[in-house]
Amino acid sequence: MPIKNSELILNPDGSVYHLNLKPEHVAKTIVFVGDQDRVEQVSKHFDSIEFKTQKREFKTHTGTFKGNRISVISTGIGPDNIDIVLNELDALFNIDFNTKTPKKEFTSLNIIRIGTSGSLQKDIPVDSFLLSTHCLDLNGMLHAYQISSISNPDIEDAFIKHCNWHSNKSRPIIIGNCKLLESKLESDKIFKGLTATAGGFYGPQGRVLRLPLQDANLNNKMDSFNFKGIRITNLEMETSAIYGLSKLLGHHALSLNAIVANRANGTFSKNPLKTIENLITYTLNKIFE
Ligand code: R1P
Ligand code: URA
Repeated sequence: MPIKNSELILNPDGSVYHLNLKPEHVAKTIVFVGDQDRVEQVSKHFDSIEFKTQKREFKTHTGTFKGNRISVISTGIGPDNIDIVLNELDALFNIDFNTKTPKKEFTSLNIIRIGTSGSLQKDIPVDSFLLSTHCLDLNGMLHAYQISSISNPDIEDAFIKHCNWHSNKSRPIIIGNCKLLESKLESDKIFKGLTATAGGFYGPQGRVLRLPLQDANLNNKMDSFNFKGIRITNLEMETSAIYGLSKLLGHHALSLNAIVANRANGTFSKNPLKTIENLITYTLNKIFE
């Protein structure tokens, strides 16, 4: 049965609805950045750029880096955007747009996020890099899917107990990364840890401007959580959606973050652009080493 036009929506030129891309426009190795202005910061390192497009916050450049085809796509902010980006990217490779049926041959993508994040630990300072060995989903978007194959109830239950997690909030999900990409992109220059993904920047990450929080102690409880040596290192807004949907769809994903804020000591990077630039050059060189 073909997928209905209301479910897989194509633009009049045959490109996919939000990303504005056709299958030939995207490489199998894709860098995700949150900020659309970070797309140029990545693609300026390419040997050449063969394709550019943008719709809303989703900007794509495709080209080559050291002779290898690569795309960079901005996802905007938050897990809801990742739901759009990953489903549409997967459709570009794994659904035949003419018949609107799954292709017989499956294509697996390599997805690497180059993001920014706030550290929860005093010993992970601003301007350092962090590789997410696992992620902790705090926002709930993934509960729309069948997640039993990717969740880890032992550590999730320990986290729920440790934090006295409120039953009105969605159940946290803990998901592992792609070990193959971790071994390619790790080095002694980079911290590792469990990245918590929140559905917002302020209250959901424990920031108080004028509104009181449901649990004012949550960040403290998170930074003291330790499960067999695994600790929660940082907070951002996309990694769990990327890890969860990539695993469910059969793609490889890894999240790297430039630490721009340290929530434990209240500091913010004096030059976040430079730190991100350093993480971009580190990542591009490591991907194709
Ligand atoms: C919030 O300022 C944004 O910054 C982080 C968060 O995950 C969120 O998207 O990542 P990016 O810099 O990649 O957007
Ligand atoms: N991005 C986030 O989501 N949180 C931070 O603290 C810093 C960057």
